Amino acid sequence: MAIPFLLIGSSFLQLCLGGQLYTSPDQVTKKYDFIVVGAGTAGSVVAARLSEEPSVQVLVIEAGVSDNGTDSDIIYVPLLVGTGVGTILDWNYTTVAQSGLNGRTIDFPRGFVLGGSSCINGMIYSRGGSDEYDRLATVSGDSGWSWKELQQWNEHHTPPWNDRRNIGEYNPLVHGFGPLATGLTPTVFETEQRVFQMTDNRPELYPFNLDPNSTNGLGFSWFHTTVGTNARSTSGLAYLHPALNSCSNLDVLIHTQVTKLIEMETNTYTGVQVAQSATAKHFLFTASKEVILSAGTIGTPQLLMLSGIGPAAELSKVDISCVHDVPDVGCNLQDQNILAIQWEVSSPTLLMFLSNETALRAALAQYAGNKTGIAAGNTVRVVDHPDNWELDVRLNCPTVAHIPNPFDHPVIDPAYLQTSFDIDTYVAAIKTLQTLMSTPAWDGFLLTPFTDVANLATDALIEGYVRKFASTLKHPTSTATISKSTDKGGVVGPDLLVKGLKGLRIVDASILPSAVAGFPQAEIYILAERAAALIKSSRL
Ligand SMILES: Cc1cc2nc3c(=O)[nH]c(=O)nc-3n(C[C@H](O)[C@H](O)[C@H](O)COP(=O)(O)OP(=O)(O)OC[C@H]3O[C@@H](n4cnc5c(N)ncnc54)[C@H](O)[C@@H]3O)c2cc1C
Ligand SMILES: *[C@@H]1O[C@H](CO)[C@@H](O)[C@H](O)[C@H]1NC(C)=O
Ligand SMILES: *[C@@H]1O[C@H](CO)[C@@H](O)[C@H](O)[C@H]1NC(C)=O
Ligand SMILES: *[C@@H]1O[C@H](CO)[C@@H](O)[C@H](O)[C@H]1NC(C)=O
Ligand SMILES: *[C@@H]1O[C@H](CO)[C@@H](O)[C@H](O)[C@H]1NC(C)=O
Ligand SMILES: CC(=O)N[C@H]1CO[C@H](CO)[C@@H](O)[C@@H]1O
Repeated sequence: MAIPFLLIGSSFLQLCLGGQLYTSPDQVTKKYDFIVVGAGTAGSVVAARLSEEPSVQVLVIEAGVSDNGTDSDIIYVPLLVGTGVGTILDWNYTTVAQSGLNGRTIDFPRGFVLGGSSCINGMIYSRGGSDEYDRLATVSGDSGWSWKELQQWNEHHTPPWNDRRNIGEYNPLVHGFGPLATGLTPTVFETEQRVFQMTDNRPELYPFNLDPNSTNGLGFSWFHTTVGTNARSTSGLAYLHPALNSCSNLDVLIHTQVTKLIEMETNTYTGVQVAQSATAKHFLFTASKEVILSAGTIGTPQLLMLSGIGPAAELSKVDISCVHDVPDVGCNLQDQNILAIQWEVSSPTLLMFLSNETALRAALAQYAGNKTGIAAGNTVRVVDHPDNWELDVRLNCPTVAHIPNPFDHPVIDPAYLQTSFDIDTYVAAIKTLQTLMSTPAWDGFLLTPFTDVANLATDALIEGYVRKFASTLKHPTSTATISKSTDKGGVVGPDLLVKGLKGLRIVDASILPSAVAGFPQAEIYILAERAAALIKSSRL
């Protein structure tokens, strides 16, 4: 999609072409300085920021589909949040049978689209506490990853479609001017009123947190979501498209998977092999400066392993000759586990609306007409109290192993709920929830617990219930972790370059040292912003 236009400067007239959106590798003829693998959440940020430097040429290669096709409503209409899972926008991964979950396999969605998982995620935007980032600084030995240095990268707060001001529901001072749009809800339901009544009644137990921001992520807050005035904001919409549409040295190739990283000189991985299917022609593209791997927590270790960079023992099992023995590649997968507990309630909730076909259809028709109404705003409703409601599951050494054919799905084993810590945490959380829901704020509202909560009277009953119903919150991280330059373990150093290699950097959720204490996307946007700044200062 070439969009020629004229840029009129103060004293010159320059003919400019927008960047190209290629759909097949045979269309690519230019030479590039940087190749970004994956136009996902992080990759789109890095590519857009690098292309701000007019002297460099950037190519982004994305396995998935366009974010502007016939199904793009699923991405942009806020009410349709959640419906992208299991569609053409999803890689459709599944875990291996989980012994901690009574042998169940768990669907493991990941975005297969320009914008990556930011197009199909739950839209919740929570930066987490400052200690989250300071931990990154400690683990990597680089104070540049501390909250103090990172807080300069931010999103911008937008009012919802009905211009509800959200006064007293957030702190304007901790939002900024970054490209990504976030906002609060246009419509308040009784459930929210009751939650905040609870924080009013017992602030010492249930503290209200004005904004789950830098200093303190705990308490009850209004959820920020990546919804702008009337549409989801994705990394494509916020970063990649504006860069592509401007006078740009940035090209994007979609429908094309990187199948292998190529060693161009000893230890220098500045080449990528790509193909559109297992049987299609393979192409080689090279970068004069760097390849940036942003294929995500699953794609990144898979591609490293397919290229012979990974744990020698694991690679030999699948007949890949190990070129660089990096034991931590694909290891240390972490995730957050989730379990929903529902009650029947006495007055209308969002769910009643969502299960009413007529009302839903009318809302979508109104949105199609003028982008207003309930479909235009965030309807995500979860109480943000990471202490009790949402659990970090720390795991031993679960793996993302892989199969030689790059087009096959990798073997994903998060090893959920295998430690007594995981179960103890769940037991504590459910007990807290039982106490919390029996406070006066809920009197006359809660009817029968949907999920038999009343019967969860002993730890053993709770454990049985958890193993039967727990699932993933879909926040996997840590399959190519960051560590100090002097550490033997880990995959990348503080500069995100793969240790021991040249020209290969990793920028995505896989480098995080552990599951985040909030929700990951905010941290990933921030991480990618700093990574781009690092690359600019060291390579340009
Ligand atoms: C259903 C769902 C709900 C979620 N809800 C939330 C939420 O509410 N809040 C929150 O903060 N987080 C949420 N998350 C998590 C969050 O979206 C992810 O952690 C984050 O988007 C990951 O960013 P990333 O850049 O690491 O990877 P991604 O955004 O997944 O990007 C990776 C990109 O690389 C591409 N790719 C992979 N392999 C290759 C290859 N070999 N060649 C070319 N391209 C390749 C992929 O197609 C993809 O576009 C959710 C995730 C999902 C899936
Ligand atoms: C999607 O395509 C339409 C029509 O070609 C165009 O007007 C719109 O700007 C595109 N949106 C994005 C995000 O590229
Ligand atoms: C995921 O599954 C859906 C539904 O079967 C399918 O349409 C889609 O093509 C699949 N995604 C990929 C990347 O194959
Ligand atoms: C469904 O919504 C329509 C339109 O808003 C309304 O007229 C109808 O009463 C609703 N049905 C139920 C069962 O609530
Ligand atoms: C949008 O359309 C609806 C009808 O579908 C109408 O009630 C509403 O007033 C319109 N809003 C604006 C701002 O035009
Ligand atoms: C509730 C909360 O944590 N608010 C904090 C948000 O961030 C600002 C600036 O760091 C603090 O002053 C607030 O206390």
